[in-house]
Amino acid sequence: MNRRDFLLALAATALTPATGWAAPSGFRLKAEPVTTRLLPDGQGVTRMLGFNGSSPGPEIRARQGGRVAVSFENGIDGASAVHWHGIHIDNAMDGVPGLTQAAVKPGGAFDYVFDAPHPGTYWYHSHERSWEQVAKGLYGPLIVEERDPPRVDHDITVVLDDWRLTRSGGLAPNFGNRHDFSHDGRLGNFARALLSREAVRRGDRVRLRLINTATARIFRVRIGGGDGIVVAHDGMPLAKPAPLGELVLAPAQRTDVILDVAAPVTFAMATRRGAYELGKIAAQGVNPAPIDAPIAPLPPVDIPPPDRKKARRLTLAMQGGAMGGRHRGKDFWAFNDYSGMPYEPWQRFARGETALITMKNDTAFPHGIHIHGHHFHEVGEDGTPGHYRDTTLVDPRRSRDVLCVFDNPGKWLIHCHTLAHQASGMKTWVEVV
Ligand SMILES: [Cu+2]
Repeated sequence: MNRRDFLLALAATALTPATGWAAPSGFRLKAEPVTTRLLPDGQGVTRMLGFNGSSPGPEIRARQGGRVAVSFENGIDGASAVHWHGIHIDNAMDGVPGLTQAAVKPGGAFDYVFDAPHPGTYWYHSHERSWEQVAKGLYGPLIVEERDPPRVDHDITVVLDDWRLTRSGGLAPNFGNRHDFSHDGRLGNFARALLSREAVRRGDRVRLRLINTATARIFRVRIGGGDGIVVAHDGMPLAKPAPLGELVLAPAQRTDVILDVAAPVTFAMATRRGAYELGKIAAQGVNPAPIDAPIAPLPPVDIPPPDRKKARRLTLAMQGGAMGGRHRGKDFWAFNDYSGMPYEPWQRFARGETALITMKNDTAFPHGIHIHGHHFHEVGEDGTPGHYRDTTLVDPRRSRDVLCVFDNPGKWLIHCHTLAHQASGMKTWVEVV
């Protein structure tokens, strides 16, 4: 049985969430070995890493503008740290060892305290040996609730992930191999949507918060079971909600959907051999009093649009990898002919300065590029600012302009969220002073 057969063979079974969810903010978050039931009953358990006994770790919820206080404890074998992906965070709390803090040694602890200025769907994950620790399960959802949230019957988190498993359900041990690093990263052979709720009623209005926590897989997902619209990407509301078609989520990207349920809600992943069901929310019973107002966009964020005329023009060329990506860096991958973290930042910005960055993919692989501590506008073909994201997917041999207002002081990583690419060269940093 090859890898894809294995993935498809396991597709048909309906699965229950293996984890506990919904923890309050202001608590202890301990990274530790966990045992998870990813596979259907009787097909084995998976020993991996998690937080507070589960992977994904507990869902942390904060209110818009509220403070998150987490006492992190490292109960795993190696050093670790926690990054709060997408939050416009105080730099000292960004969780990047070597740049914003020292890695937390085994048995050590670190207190993360930060404000969450913008509501939306975020996540947290290890940023130390992340290609290995995130693949082993060190991540969880981070939800910042709107002051005035849209009216829905259920708010459901949908974690999309894949794992490379052995036949007995263990994590395949070949982490960090050269093939993964120089190609597509550690793609799994088993994928699922881990759902925070298993059943809803017909007639319910639900908010679905999709988070791609995979270290390598770009999920292409269709949601069935009702009429809905896309209301946010990477936590940030869309000015105009989009129709619900195929959703493409690069590693680390999020998409929020609001949907009126007419039937079981299904999450189908496109594969070369057809649709593969990642998960399903059952439809049990009927809501006697469905919300009849049309689905409304999320409240807009209070962020002024960037001025491209004042922007510093920059090019960030992605280079390397298998199949002809030549460059002068010393590892598999590079940005602008340099592999890994330069001693000096790639750029220094005065606080509030705008940059127009052409992200140019000169490789044979797609890359989802993440800028820490900020969101940026993807610039449309016509030059107008488009989606406001923290991670942008650039296809092979294509380029994308982004406009970023660097208004958050500190040292910020920029890297590919295919974490094997990050580990083998595709990263740099900027400083905002
Ligand atoms: Cu990449």
